[in-house]
Amino acid sequence: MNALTFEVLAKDEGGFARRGRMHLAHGVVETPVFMPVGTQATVKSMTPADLTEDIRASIILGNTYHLMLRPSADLIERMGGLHRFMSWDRPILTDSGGFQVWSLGDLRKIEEHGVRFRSHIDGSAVFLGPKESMHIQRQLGSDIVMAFDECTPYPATISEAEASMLMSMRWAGECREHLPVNDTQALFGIVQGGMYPELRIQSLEMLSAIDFEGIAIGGLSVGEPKEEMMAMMDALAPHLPVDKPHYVMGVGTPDDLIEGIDRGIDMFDCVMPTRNARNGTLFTDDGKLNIKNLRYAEDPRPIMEDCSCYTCRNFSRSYLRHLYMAKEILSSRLNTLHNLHYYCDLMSRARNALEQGEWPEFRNRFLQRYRDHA
Ligand code: PRF
Ligand code: ZN
Repeated sequence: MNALTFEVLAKDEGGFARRGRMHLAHGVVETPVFMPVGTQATVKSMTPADLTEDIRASIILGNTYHLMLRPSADLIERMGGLHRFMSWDRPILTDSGGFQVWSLGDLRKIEEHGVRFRSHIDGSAVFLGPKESMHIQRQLGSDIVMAFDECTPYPATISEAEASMLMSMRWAGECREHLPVNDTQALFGIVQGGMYPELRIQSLEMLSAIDFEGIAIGGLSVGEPKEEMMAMMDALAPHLPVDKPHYVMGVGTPDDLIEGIDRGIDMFDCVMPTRNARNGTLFTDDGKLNIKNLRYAEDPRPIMEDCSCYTCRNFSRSYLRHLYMAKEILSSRLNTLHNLHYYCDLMSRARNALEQGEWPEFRNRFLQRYRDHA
């Protein structure tokens, strides 16, 4: 058995959108899928039961960078791996650390074989490169391992973007050498190349020469205008390998997800539903709703009329506003439950539309309504 097998079950005839299924070591993932972010071995304020029973998440994301610094990959390995440590028995994807190290800004120094940086926790010196990242992700035991890359900053000149992309491609080859094809952990390569379509396509070709189980698009949603992000996905869509899953990293809003699916993307992750929930921003088909707003003070309706989440089945906007204003911890929990349910359910609705051959209608109706009110 391979660590990952991917089947396309249906596709939109006129475009790139598809409905697929991934088989991984810890279970099956129906695509398109949204992966809740569990940076520190927890999806903030959610128990695994919340995630499986109410939200119906099939795969979550973890982070090499955070876990290597605290509590350490060695400790998690001794505790039986990340699945057992956090009591999550469905698939996990771990990011490689490249993006998180990049976010440190001046605290890091890039070398040929990786990045030297100081821990944001205790200031100690750490080195992370393709070899180290593969070793750590092996210790964590994730189902999908991400290649160690550099997220090219925005903006970048074409020569800066090219040098950065070529380094990521050298690192991609090293990652595969340190994590050969096996039957428990799949490895995804990451396309870089800044906002230059020709570099993006070259990057994808270089990755195709390496045997990856899936292809990710990195370096998007880093401050560029939305049109540029869509232009990069448009440029790549016709070239993505049809027999492998496509993952766009760190994207995005509900309408970004629909636009991404339309461009052949199968997998998404983003902190937006979890982070926004904690500051009172809730997602609905009519756009974002800010629970702080005085207009909800005596509003008896749920966040979203036809949402079947625990929060919407039981609580009014009025109550949720009160919890938020009173800084009660239940506020974070109930808001996160709704937002993650909304994101995962939106993917389920997209899968249905694709199965029914109704993708263009679903997409247009969703985007129009979402943006009408946004
Ligand atoms: N690379 C990695 N992780 C990421 C990104 C990237 O470029 C992004 C960019 N949006 C989010 N997460 N390894
Ligand atoms: Zn809800």
